[in-house]
Amino acid sequence: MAINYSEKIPNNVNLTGDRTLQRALEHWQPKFLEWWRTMGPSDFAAADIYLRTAVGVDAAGWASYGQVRMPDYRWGIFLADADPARTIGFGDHMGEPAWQQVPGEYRSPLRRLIVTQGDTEPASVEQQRLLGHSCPSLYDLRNLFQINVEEGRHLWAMVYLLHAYFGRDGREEAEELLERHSGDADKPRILGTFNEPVTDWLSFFMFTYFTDRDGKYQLKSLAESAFDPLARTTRFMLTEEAHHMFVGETGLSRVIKRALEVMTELRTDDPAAVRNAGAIDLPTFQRYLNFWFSSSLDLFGSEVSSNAASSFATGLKGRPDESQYEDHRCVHVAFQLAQPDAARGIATESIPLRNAMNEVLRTSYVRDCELGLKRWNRQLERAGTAQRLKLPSPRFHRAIGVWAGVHCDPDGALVDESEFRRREGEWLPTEGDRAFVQSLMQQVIAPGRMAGWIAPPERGINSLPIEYDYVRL
Ligand code: BYC
Repeated sequence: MAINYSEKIPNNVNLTGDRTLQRALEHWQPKFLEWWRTMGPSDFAAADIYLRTAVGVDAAGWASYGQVRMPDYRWGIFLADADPARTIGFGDHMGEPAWQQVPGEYRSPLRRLIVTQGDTEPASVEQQRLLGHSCPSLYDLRNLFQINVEEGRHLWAMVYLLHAYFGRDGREEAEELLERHSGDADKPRILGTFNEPVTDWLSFFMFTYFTDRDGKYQLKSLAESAFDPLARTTRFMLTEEAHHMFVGETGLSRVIKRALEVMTELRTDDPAAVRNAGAIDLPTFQRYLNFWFSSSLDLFGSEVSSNAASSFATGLKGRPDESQYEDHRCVHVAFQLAQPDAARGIATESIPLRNAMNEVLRTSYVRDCELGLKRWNRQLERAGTAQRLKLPSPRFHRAIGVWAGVHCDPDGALVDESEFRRREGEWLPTEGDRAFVQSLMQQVIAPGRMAGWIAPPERGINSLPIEYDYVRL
């Protein structure tokens, strides 16, 4: 269905047909714009940016490009087309028609899921607020802003659900989504990673590789939801999410490429020499990777979770690509979970599969993360260096779940706290690493030019050259 852009709030949900909802959303809209002005990208409101905007939710319509000023971006409500015959694909209600309204008994946990999802979207924009001032190129600056406006739209997607299906408490939750802020001591964002500062572009690329990929897995599991409006809106969000992960993967690959160029030029693997030449050495890269990967693993919640079990049983949240599994009910099925054990160090325990759904998602996420690592390691191999990058064990540096507070090295072996503290600087970014990375973050805005710590991308956006002035300041 085409998106109606003639309305104040562009949408494909026939908003004019529901005056009460339209008024409620029009009441929220100025608050959103005020939030964008004060908490969104700092200082670039007057720039013309080469952005894509969705004009339809089908393959042809979702990416229309043009020069846009961010405050004029048409944030709106776009749901993937409905399938009137859709039935619930898993859990206790499997085979029943998908819900078009919220069942009263599941109202509260469903609202909690939507609020948690919604909370991450503005959080990420807040985290990235100052990055424009240190962009490595106009190409990267444009990508940052593309991601920011789309995260803004993803917030709209969740706010629409809250307003349309949850009445007064939904409207209150929608207001609170603009009142919590990333890193705020009194009113922080709900999930840990979204309170971590993203003040340098290495962290930004790690975030878009690892944290946006959690977004992919969570959205894919919500796209299976029995609550059809949630399934349809997350399905459309996923089309936009792919570019965010592309920015992360190619950004990190360009950082590695530049490090390798310097290493070849200087004929050395020495991290200090790489740093002296103004590139990011691979051990520092690995420590940033360890940090963002472990933090993003926490976003899947605890390995053993009654919330996850009931979300699956009730049909609120499935597994990504649920249809690829044979058993969609998962009753009386056991899952073997390795966890810390006071007497034996690490012991494997059998738990009901439904309670292990967070771990099921996390495991497929880890496999997806590995793909980038394989590509980057091929890059290292081709360059003739013996250094390799590695995902740390999912036991390493966890703050949520059975491994929270347990000291493990990046290979997953238990270590005592004093050893962890002694070696922490080998495994996680140090103050010195952060100061060094920050020192490289100098704004480069001449079209086609790149900062010295990152290689140019292989191609520009939408077949335009890399030298195109993607942002007109
Ligand atoms: N930090 O049984 P538990 C994205 C809380 S990213 C802090 O372990 P459950 C994006 C949990 O909330 C995708 N708290 O876990 C990416 C619960 O608290 P309440 C976002 C945490 O409930 C980049 C308690 O611990 N979407 O889209 O099974 C840019 C016990 O929970 C954390 C979603 O997350 C944490 N890391 O699962 C922009 C999907 N982990 O409720 C956007 C919706 C857990 O008792 N959310 N807790 O107060 C969910 O599906 C679930 O809420 C979770 C947690 C998977 C997050």
